[in-house]
Amino acid sequence: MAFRWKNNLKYENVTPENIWLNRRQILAGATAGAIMAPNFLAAQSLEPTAYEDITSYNNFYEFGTGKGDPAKYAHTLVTDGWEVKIDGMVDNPGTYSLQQLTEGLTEEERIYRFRCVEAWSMIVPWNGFELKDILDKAGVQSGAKYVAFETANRPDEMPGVRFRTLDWPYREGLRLDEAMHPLTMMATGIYGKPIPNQNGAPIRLVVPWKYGFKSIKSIVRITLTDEQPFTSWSDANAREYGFYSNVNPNVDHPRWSQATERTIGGGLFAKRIPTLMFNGYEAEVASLYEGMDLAKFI
Ligand SMILES: Nc1nc2c(c(=O)[nH]1)N[C@H]1C(S)=C(S)[C@@H](COP(=O)(O)O)O[C@H]1N2
Ligand SMILES: [Mo]
Repeated sequence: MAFRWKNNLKYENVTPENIWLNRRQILAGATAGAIMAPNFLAAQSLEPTAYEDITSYNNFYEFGTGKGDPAKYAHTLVTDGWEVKIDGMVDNPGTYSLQQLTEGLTEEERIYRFRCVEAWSMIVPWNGFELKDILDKAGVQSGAKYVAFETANRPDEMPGVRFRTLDWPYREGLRLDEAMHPLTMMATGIYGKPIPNQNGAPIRLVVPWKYGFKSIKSIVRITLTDEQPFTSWSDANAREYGFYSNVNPNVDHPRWSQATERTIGGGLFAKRIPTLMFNGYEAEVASLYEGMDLAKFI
C-alpha cells in the first residue's frame, strides 16, 4: 500500500454552518449523487458526534451489556503501565510499553465515521496512528497471513467478565492486508484527549469500513499468524457474525436490516441515514475483496 492516509480536517472547522465533504463523501456523491437527496449528503457530512454522546453510549461487554454500563463501570480499569505483547510470526516479539510502541509515531487527526452493527452510528474524531506502523516495528515474517488481537481479561477490574456473555478474553482478527491498510488505525485518543476507558483505553483498534465489534478495545496482545484467528462474535454466533464483517447495506443481519443507520446525538434531529457500502470507504478498500462473494464471506 503506497499511500498514507492524510486528513487535514480539524474538528474546529467542522460545524453545521461549514459543512465539509471529505474525499470519501465526494466519491460517494459521485456514484450515488443522482439518487441522493441533498439532505442525505448533509446528514452524512462530517459533523462529529458530541464528546458526551461518544463517551456515554458504548459497547464494552467486559463492563456489562447495557449501553450505559461502560461509562458507569469502566473507571475501574487500570491503564497505568499498560503493555502490549506482540508475538507469533514476527522478528521482534516482546512486551512493549505504550511508549515503546508509539516512539517516533505522530498522532494524526482523523475523523472516522464509526458505525455499529446495532444500526447506530457516530462520527468520532479519533487520534492515533496506523496499525501498520507498529506491525513494521515488530517485523512481520513472510508466512504471516492474519493478525489476532486480544483485550485484557481482568475480573477484578472488569465486572462483566464474571459472566460468560462471551468466551473471554474478547478477541478479534484481521487479514494481514486489512491490517496493513492505511485506514486501519490504533486509536489512543478522541477529540485530542486520551481515549476514555469506556471507549477502549489506552489503545484500541479502529477499522472504519467494518462493523463496530471488529474494533477491539483495550488491547494487550497482538499475534501474527498463518491461520484465521478466533473471533469472539463469530464464536458466539457464527450465523450472525462472520470473520469479515464489512459494512454492507445489501446484506442484512439475520435479525435486522443493515440498509440504514440511526445517528447518535442531535436530539430531535437524530435521524436514519442510508448506510454506505464499506461505510463509505469503497474506493479505498473494495479492491481487498475482489473476487470474494460478500454475501457468503460476511
Ligand atoms: N474488548 C471489547 N472490545 C469491543 C467491544 C467489547 O464488548 N469488548 N464491543 C465492540 C462493539 S460491539 C462496538 S459497537 C464497539 C463500540 O465502540 P465505542 O463504545 O467506542 O463506540 O466496540 C467494540 N469493541
Ligand atoms: Mo457493535
